[in-house]
Amino acid sequence: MKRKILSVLLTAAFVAATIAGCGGAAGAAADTAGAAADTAAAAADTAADTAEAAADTAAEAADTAADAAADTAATVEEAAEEVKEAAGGAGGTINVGFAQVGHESDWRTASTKSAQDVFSEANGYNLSFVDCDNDSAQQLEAVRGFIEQGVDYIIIDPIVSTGWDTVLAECADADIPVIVIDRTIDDSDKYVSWVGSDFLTEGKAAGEWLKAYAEKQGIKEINALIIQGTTGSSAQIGRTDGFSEIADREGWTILDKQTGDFTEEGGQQVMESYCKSYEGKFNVVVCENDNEAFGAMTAMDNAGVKYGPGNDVILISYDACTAGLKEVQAGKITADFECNPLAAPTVEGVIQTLQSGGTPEAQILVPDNWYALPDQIVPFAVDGKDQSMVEVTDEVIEAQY
Ligand code: GYE
Repeated sequence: MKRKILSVLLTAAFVAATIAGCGGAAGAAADTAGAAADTAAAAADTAADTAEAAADTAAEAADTAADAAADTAATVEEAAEEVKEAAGGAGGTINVGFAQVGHESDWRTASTKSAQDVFSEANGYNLSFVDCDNDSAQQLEAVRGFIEQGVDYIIIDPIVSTGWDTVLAECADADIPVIVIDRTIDDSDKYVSWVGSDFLTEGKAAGEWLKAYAEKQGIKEINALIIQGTTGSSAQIGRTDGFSEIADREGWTILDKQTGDFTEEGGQQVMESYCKSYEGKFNVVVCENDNEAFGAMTAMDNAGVKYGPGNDVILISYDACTAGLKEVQAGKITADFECNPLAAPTVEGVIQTLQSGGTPEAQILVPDNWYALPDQIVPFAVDGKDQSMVEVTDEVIEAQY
């Protein structure tokens, strides 16, 4: 810019001098014009310098302003992120506390793995996981620990269905939404949603299937032994009540019911004592989960009791985990009534609904299937609804948890 002004002025001075030089007596005038041109060029130079300096200053000022604006924007963004994180908002890490029942069964292992997979760091979660070792006091303590930690959500798989109202009120006071998974809470409604299976229907399904199967086999009398799950857990209550309802209706005899605490060891112990007390008197054993059934099988093997399709004793189980279905395939468990442990993805859906300000459903049922080998698949209905059974094959076992 400065160079252009200068060259225009020099050209003007040269033209003026040339014109002046044309008249013989006008040399002085030409000199004067040249000097004027020089002065004008110098002035232009100074003006151009000043303009350049001003431009530089303006550019610097603009830079500074832009930097400041960018800094402010970054700070605003960071602050927004912090607010979101504090609120467990979208984009931030969501802190979840999960008070899990324990590690008593294959079912539980699958449930824990599913929750850890879903509530992973990669998925934007920070999971505080507590294995409560089947101890209700420990479970209440775990929930209170989550409140102290200030997690965004608390997931509870309640070991037993009662004794919850006080601690759930504490969660509500701390403004922490609670989601109940698997087993139910029956003495408080201070939670957002429950996601799990219908244990009463599972129990009824086992009963209705037994009725249909016994008819097909020409079995006239049912003398059943029940190995129950953890006393006071909704899974135990639902399965016992559902099966007992059909037993009462059909006039079957339930010889005994004792808890095996949902463990293989517990199932074996109870069955050992049943084998002694009820030797030769029972033709049905109902185990309220697969692990108890594995224990009961050991006890019956040791006592020389033959069970499974085609044998004296019908063995019914719940859960239908991979190891359980293998025992169906091996002709040991006569029928297995599923309880799906993969509820965590649905619980995540509930949390995402809450995150976006929505209202999740209060109850979300995880669907279950009933499994047997072809000869044990018989038509039956639960509460008037026709049920279908799934044939256990290698592929079915492969796809199971
Ligand atoms: O059947 C059993 C367990 O709560 C439904 O708990 C669950 C039960 C499941 O450990 O295996």
